[in-house]
Amino acid sequence: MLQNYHSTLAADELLLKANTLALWSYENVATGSSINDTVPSIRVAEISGQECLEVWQLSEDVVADGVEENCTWRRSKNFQFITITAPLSEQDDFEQVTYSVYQQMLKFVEQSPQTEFLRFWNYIPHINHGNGDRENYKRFCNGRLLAFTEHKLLDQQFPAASAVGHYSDGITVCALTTCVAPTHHANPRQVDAFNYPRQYGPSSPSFARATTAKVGDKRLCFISGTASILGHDSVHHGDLRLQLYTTNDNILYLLQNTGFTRSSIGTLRVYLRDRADYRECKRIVEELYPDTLAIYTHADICRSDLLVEIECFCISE
Ligand code: 3EB
Repeated sequence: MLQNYHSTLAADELLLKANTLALWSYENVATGSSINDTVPSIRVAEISGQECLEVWQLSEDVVADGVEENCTWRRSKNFQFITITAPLSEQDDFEQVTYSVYQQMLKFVEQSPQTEFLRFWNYIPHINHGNGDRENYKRFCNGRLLAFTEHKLLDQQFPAASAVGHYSDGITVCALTTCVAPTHHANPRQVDAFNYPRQYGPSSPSFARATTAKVGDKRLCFISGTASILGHDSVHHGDLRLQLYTTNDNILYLLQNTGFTRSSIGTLRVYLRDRADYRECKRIVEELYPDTLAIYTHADICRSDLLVEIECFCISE
């Protein structure tokens, strides 16, 4: 079906395997520290990765791959993984670049044999830079919503997503698609992101709290980047432990709402704003999920008052 894990094999070796759908490469941005001892950082999520690698592996073979509309893609009978990166320089308009990235992604996917979005991953440089409505994340939200609207993707059709910072210069967007129509889910404890009030920016973030789909004989669940937000408020400013507990409660509500259990979680991906919080964060996550693979990444979170965000990939037993 679909598995997600960290591999010690080299990228070349993994890419030779016919059942590798995607590789995510992590680079350590801290100088002089070993990768095992610190938080790996997503620099770019690329299909051709290096160093520390995360793999999306299939139980079926990849049947085609290519580059179109600046999208690098790879697909099997049931899944298609797409990634696009747009460079950004000082003069570039964040909103315009995001719009163009999403336009290309949506155009490619609409013309492909697998048009149903299961999930997006967005990596945004200097995500919290800029004041008020000029903040990069808010400008990113404008560009994304504009492209979705033009492609007639409305609130209820937005899939699960994450939007975090990274340490490259460009905007990278990855997506996973399939052939069957998925279902999108809300979290009763949180306002739907696409209905956030105006204070969070001119365009609300375009994502669902979770997306599920039955592909073949398995049910899959993608839980969006989930943080310490109740209603629409960020809660427990500056307190890592309480932010993790609130995030965990939100995840448990989403599991319940989508009909999944804790034991169905295949991978947890933890985005952590401060490297210094790594050990404490790992300790708490391991306490909450002793048997689950957790991947820690050093990344800024889209609201500057959030310290941590967690996403999950679940698969029915
Ligand atoms: C939140 O709940 C936290 O803009 O795609 C989480 C997941 C967040 C996805 C996105 C943003 C996004 O609002 C931030």
